[in-house]
Amino acid sequence: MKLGMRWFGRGYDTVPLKYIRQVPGVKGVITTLYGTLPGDVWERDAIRALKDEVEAAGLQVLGIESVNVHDAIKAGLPERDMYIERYIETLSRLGEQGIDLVCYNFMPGFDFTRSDLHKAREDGSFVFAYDQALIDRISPANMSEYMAGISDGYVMPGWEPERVGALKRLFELYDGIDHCRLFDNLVYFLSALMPVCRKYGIRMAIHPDDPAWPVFGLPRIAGGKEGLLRILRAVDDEHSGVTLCTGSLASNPGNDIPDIIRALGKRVHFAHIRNLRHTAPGIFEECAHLSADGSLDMYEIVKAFHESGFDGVVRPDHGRDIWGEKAMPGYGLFDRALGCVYLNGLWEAVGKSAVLSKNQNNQKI
Ligand SMILES: [Mn+2]
Repeated sequence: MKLGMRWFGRGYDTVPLKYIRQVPGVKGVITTLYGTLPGDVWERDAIRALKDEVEAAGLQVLGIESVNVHDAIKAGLPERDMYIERYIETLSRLGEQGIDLVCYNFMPGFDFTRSDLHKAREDGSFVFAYDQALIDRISPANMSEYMAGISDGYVMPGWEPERVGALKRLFELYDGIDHCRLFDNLVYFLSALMPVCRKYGIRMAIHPDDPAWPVFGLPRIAGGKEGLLRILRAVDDEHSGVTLCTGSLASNPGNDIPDIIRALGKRVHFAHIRNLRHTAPGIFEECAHLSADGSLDMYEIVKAFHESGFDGVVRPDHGRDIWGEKAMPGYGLFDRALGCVYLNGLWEAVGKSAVLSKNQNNQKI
């Protein structure tokens, strides 16, 4: 695996690249041009400056998270072709710079949703939490104000004010769009992207829905094994793959994460590995990466990645807010660095155990 950390760019991220460089095993960052909006064509100079800055710090740009998809594409509006052309242009400019991994999501309107970004835990740390009953009491039109109110003045990825300022219009946009239409729109979009992806070797990696069920009545299509496999089969090209986000998928306790990893196999292009704690149906909170701290068996998850021959980019995901760090909720340095260290340990142990058992089997023969 190639271990990286998410970095939002100078002026947006509280964590300097030089600190990320010091986290054991970290080779690079997964980053974006945070100031761009869905539908923008990324400037060549800005991409080059971002890459130069990362490389000057001794790191690589391991991938982009995200090149956001304009809602006209998701909703299948007449102007989608223009926005797809722009997306293709951005991909070709990334490809020219040797950037070959792009994470995106196809959730209508809303990105990841939480009811609390600062839930106090018994150990004195703070975590993201989700309670469906609480979300049900919030009017969707007020959701952007709600997220802004709980994010300490930081702009959360996916919740940029320019992007969600027009939520009322957004609901009109998706009126009459069911999951079948949304799926068709995704296939139309991905099919159009494949030639440029083949040209530059760019792997597109769809991020699962988070939480892994419809929110505010909007359709969602990437919440579990069947949905993801259907997406991969519909555009059966190795350049179309998945971001295997353990935490997002596991928000639905019915999702068996190691089984999903094995089922998707080589089409997993990127991994977000973190744990979470189920509290009750529709209620969960995030936690430390450690298996014992949450509901997921992280050893089994890493083992499934290893056995599938996964050699792509991995990053830890949301961390707890610990040790008084002042940072964007979920994206401080401290707990994500602990997550990296833990993932390194699991990966080394799983790899060496596999060699050991292979040797033992050979001796028996
Ligand atoms: Mn994720």
